Amino acid sequence: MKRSIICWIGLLVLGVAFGEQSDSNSSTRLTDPLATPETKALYRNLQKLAQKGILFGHQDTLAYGVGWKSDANSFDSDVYRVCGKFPAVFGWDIGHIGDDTNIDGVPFENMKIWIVRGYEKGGINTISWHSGVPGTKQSAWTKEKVVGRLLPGGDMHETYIARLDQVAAFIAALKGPGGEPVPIIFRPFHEHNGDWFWWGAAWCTPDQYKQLWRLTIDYLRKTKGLHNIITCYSPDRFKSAEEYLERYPGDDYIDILGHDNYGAFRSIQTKDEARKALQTVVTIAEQHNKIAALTETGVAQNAENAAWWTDVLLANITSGESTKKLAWVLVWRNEGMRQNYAAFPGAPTAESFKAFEADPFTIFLEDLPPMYK
Ligand code: BMA
Repeated sequence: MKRSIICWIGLLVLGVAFGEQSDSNSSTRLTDPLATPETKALYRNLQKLAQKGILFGHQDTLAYGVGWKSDANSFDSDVYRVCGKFPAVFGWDIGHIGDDTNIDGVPFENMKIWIVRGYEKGGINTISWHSGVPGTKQSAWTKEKVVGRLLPGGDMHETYIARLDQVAAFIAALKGPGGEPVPIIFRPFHEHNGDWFWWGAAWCTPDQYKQLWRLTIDYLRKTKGLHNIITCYSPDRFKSAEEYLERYPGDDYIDILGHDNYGAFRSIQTKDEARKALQTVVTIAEQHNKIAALTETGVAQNAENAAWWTDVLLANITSGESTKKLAWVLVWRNEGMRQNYAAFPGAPTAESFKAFEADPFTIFLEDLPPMYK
């Protein structure tokens, strides 16, 4: 009896020691210590995969494409129509949260269904937020000093909190088949070093911007009890690491260091800028024990860009040991003939896109290992 008790205690001690050891071995930790098991697993697996290849992502891919629109029951994508595989990363946007449809006409109820289905199929969901000015009809592109007014003590603070309640309700509704919260990579207040959004550098101080982030994440996690959120920071084109980090909310708030860059990826002419930007983001991410990603890019799918997928995008991403460590690249939406960033059937870029998919370095939905275990 005694012996077996000693044995059990021994096993327990070993188990704790081993558990702690394996935990401290994982260099990258989520900023949310209460993150759900699936959220933790996703982060760990993203980190692992980042060493091996690049995940491909597309905004609104399941909702519509060039010349078609989905309903809640369909699972379709221009990416699938061209290459027979789905993106590994599904991008969504909750601009106009509180309305029936988002900023681009996607019904929020359908978006919920597609997010859960994407998760069930083993994919990854990332949510950006082209938020209008809270409590007004003014768009994300409002050039006014709003951020200071949303912070505690500001005249729009309560309005902002009410908006966050809507965001929280949306995220809380995302449940997997076992009732578990679906992990989300949340990427609000993006491209903030530009001046085109109200949260941009011209319209708030670095400190106000950081406070906005912290308020938002604390509210969702601590007040609303959401623990399925991985956070992603994503400046636009930048000139230096200092500029990239100027408004960084801090290692305890950000899990993924992203970067939005259309300009330097337009052609191979600007490869030096593109590669340096990617290198810088990966280097900073490594210094901070975080994951790096190219969170938005893309070109029009026209004849001028026919070989873009392999000769520009993949060439830049695989140009060096550090650029290869990006976790994913996401291209923006296929709104129609006016705006299209992923190949679609008949597009002049289709062959190049197929070659991009066939490259062993790229990872699509069907290539993913289990991400939530
Ligand atoms: C922009 C454009 C807009 C769209 C917005 C939010 O880049 O695609 O048409 O409304 O993103 O998705």
